Amino acid sequence: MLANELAFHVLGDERGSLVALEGERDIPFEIKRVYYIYSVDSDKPRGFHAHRKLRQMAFCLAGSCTMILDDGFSRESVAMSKPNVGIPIDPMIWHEMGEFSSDCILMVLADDVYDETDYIRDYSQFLEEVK
Ligand code: T46
Repeated sequence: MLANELAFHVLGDERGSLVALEGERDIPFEIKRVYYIYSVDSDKPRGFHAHRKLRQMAFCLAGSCTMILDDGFSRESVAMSKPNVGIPIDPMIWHEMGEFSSDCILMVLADDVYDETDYIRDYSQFLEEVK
């Protein structure tokens, strides 16, 4: 099972919903970076890389999209549309995101700052390093 979805408690009342995420508590790492992707075309998939060391957790805060996770041996596609559900993207997991709805907002929490040398952007290279 590659897509280990984590559902977080929703604090809701008559005013609406609230989800609180604490690093090293709800999220199993210290959160050093947050980024989000929005205004994306459904026919422009993204990702197509793995990280050597970076740990991440992705949340679809609005709309919907799909995330493909691939460990070099098997591949799973997970539908994302629930703002309180996180999908861990562990190191050495090739991932591809697509089928974005026009209102999709994909937020990602990461345990380190941006470092292009941590990316493997070539699938053959990924398979070589993972096996
Ligand atoms: C990932 C998936 C889920 C930065 O300068 N700083 C950053 O923190 C990030 C995330 C990106 N960038 C630059 C690098 C590129 O020039 O923004 C540009 C777009 O990044 P990229 O093509 O890597 O975007 P995605 O959507 O393919 O991948 C992103 C993250 O980069 C990646 O770490 O795991 O989302």
